[in-house]
Amino acid sequence: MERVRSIFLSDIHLGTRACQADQLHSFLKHYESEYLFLVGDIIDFWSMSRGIVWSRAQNTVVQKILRKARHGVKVIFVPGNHDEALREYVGTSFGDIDLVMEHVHTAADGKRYVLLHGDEFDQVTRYHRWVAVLGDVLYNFLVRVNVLLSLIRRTFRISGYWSLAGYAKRKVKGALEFIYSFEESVVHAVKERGLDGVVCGHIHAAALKTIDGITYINCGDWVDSCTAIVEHLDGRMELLHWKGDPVGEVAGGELPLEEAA
Ligand SMILES: [Mn+2]
Repeated sequence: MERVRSIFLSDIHLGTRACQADQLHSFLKHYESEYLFLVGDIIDFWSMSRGIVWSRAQNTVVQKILRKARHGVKVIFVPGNHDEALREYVGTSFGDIDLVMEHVHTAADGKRYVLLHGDEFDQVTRYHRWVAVLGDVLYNFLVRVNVLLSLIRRTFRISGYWSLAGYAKRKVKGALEFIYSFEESVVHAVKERGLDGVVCGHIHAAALKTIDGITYINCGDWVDSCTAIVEHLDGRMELLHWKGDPVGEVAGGELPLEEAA
């Protein structure tokens, strides 16, 4: 168990085959915090409208979060576009979890970060919803192909976890340009508001860097990369690539193949 001040998570995509709930559960067991920020796309209602994949591990993750909230961890949930249905309930709270459209967090070192999901800075989801939905379907297809590929790789003992969806996204030039323009427009908006930084999600590209004097932080996702941001007790932010608890359960990048109804 490691103590940090805050944990920031986004793009968990509960309700989908791709969600790495086992990994997230071991992460949540490892870190104890005063704050837990859920920065959108926690539950994937888009994907669930086409079919729900809800594993036991996903239930455990939800229970773990609710238990943390009950036991005094301040849990704040900023809905994303995949869980935009929850945006109707912004301003209310359920099970000790506050739902807000965005939140300003003051770190232990006094720096002020705005927490937002980020889809409003994505020109695709903003103006061409059908492209986003189509992209979503394609992405889910890639994830399925990836399950098959990793099975083959395991069978033939090709070492290292390799993700097709992650690879495709990293390699495609257009995707990189998309990421840069997203980061730039987020930073521009934050700068105008006179804040020190931003913690967002949405594009599944974890980052912690300074752009134009603003600390740009992206939580990444729990679909491909299993990344999270933590704020240490002194306010220092850190980007973590979770590879499983070394003393806990078996580490590895396996996708949950087991499905519950
Ligand atoms: Mn999103």
